[in-house]
Amino acid sequence: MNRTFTICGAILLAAVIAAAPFEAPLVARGKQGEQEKAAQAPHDMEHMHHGGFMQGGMHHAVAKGVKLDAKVDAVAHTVTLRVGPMNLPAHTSHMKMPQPPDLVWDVPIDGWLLAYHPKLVDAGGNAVPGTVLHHVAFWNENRADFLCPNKEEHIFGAGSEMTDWAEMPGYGYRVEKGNKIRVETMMYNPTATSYDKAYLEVVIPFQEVSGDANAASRKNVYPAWMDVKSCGDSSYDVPPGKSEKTGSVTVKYEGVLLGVGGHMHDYGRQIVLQDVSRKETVATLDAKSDAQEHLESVPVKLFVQEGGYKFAKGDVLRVSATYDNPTGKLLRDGAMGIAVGYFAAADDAKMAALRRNSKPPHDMAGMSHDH
Ligand SMILES: [Cu+2]
Repeated sequence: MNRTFTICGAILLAAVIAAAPFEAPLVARGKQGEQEKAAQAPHDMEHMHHGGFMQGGMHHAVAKGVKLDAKVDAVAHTVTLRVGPMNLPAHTSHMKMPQPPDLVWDVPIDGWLLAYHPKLVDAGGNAVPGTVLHHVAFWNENRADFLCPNKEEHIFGAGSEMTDWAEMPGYGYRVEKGNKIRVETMMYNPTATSYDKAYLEVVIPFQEVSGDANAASRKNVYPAWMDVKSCGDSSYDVPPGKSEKTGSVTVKYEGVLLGVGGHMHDYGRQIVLQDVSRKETVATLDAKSDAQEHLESVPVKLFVQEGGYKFAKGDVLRVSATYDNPTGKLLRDGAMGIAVGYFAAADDAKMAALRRNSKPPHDMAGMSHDH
């Protein structure tokens, strides 16, 4: 049986805020000077635009003064990443909104990232509604995606649905000290309220390899990013009325899918993930919207209880997303349809091949994508 639920990170967040934070000298840098990257001879990782999220000729003004701040709480074993401040005037589309530059978090530990708890706050710590988050995506620049090796590994994402990625006992996402996690953030504000100095906060509990002698070693999980755009960029145009888009990807490793959630934009209705080879539906995720049709949540289905949903090497996965756009207009780059889950490989050693060396700092500001 699949359990469907959304989890609130408020309790954990409250605990983190209550604990006196120990500040470690974490380095967060903007992606300046990336021009060299474009000039380099392309290899597979350079080929992808960063992230593969927002290509397709989107030209956003860059929001000034937005920084990535990282605080480690060594007692609670959490890191809190904070992106901001961002000014979000009312009634501003993602195309018109100046967008934060790509920011990079240098991972300070050898260990596992266990969960991701996102929220939006203002300078006074008051909650800002999730609806102003178009999406945020974390990419590990040091690893290739196991389903789409032309892309970097997408380790966490959230949009207006603000999915809380809960910890899965016994599992974690393995990181090495010095891994570079690129944070792409895109905001908008469809509401009638302007938000001044908003911050996106993501609390990430972690476990160090050599930290706690009592803590058992964890099994490694790999983010499974199953996109209706297959291995291409995620954004696409939504026509007026009902529409469906379908993509597919082939699993190259034997293993199990531990759970799956979804990412969609406003007017998103449903994501369906199928294993075509097995002729089975893996998960059907029905999105919830508010009275204004803005996306509120997409459920998460976990298979951990049953030991995971088994994928054989060579299985073809099909993912489809349905939208119902009531605006009467084509919404350019208005949609994404992604089933996002965690995969545990039957033979973890095979996944080592996905490692990539660090690249020098780079900037693709002159390229097609420049938020
Ligand atoms: Cu998105």
